[in-house]
Amino acid sequence: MQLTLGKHVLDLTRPKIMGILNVTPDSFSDGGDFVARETAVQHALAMVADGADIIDVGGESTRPGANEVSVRDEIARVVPVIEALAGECSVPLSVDTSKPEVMRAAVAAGATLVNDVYALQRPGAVEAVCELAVGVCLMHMRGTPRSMQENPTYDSVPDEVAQFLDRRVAHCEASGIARERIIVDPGFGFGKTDEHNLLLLSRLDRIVDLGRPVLVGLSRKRTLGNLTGRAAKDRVASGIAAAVLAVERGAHIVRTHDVAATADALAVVAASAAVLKTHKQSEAKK
Ligand code: 9MG
Repeated sequence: MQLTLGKHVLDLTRPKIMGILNVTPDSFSDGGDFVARETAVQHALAMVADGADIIDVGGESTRPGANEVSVRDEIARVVPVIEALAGECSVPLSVDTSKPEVMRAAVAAGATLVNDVYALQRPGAVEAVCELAVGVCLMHMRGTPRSMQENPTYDSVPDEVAQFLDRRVAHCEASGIARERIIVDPGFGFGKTDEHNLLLLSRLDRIVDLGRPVLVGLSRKRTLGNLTGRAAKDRVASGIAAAVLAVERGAHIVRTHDVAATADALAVVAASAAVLKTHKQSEAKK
């Protein structure tokens, strides 16, 4: 499977790593705007050196309970960083936003992928992505970041998430977004209990069966903290376990804070898959 993002064509036969670059005030603060921007750019370049295939730049937190940020502030946070990275970076840049105005500004600055946790459901979002002719990641979320963890319930989480994503892909295609540009994401932690997240991970085949590239993001999430009793910064090992399980179950892109460790883990997965393929080919010839 291939994914075209502007001038970049990603071959998804080997899983890809999306490095997370948060440019919210609490992530790269202190020292004024320029220092914060430079720190963010250097962090992104370090992630690329560590093996990131995509950098996802976000200016509004989507954590449970997070407040909304104005269009102006979000643009002021993400655009200078995307502009700087577009000049220095060899990998595709993604913008994590649900606002059409931010999508347009970020793409003008050099982004070629829109990562939307609202799956383009906000007014004008589908039209913006259609006009901009960039890639899009459609994510499932139950509720909004403010309310999503207030007792989410499902009859069958894998079925309901798969049905939602299937409907959104169909709607986007019918609105003129090329199918080849669409990625789907079950949205771990977005309106889901720990049990929902674990069941979704076990039944990732339901999402893979939609026939689009699947992106997963479990890095440092609360479910991993609940399972291990560890603080966010100490969830690298559990995040790697989740990423490896996801890739083994068919995920194509892993969104992570911990790029170097994820790249090492996925190198082992890829080597194991390559050896198995060669072995099966030679067995078939016998
Ligand atoms: C912005 N963001 C936070 N978590 C995410 C996830 O799991 N997937 C995607 N696509 N975006 C996310």
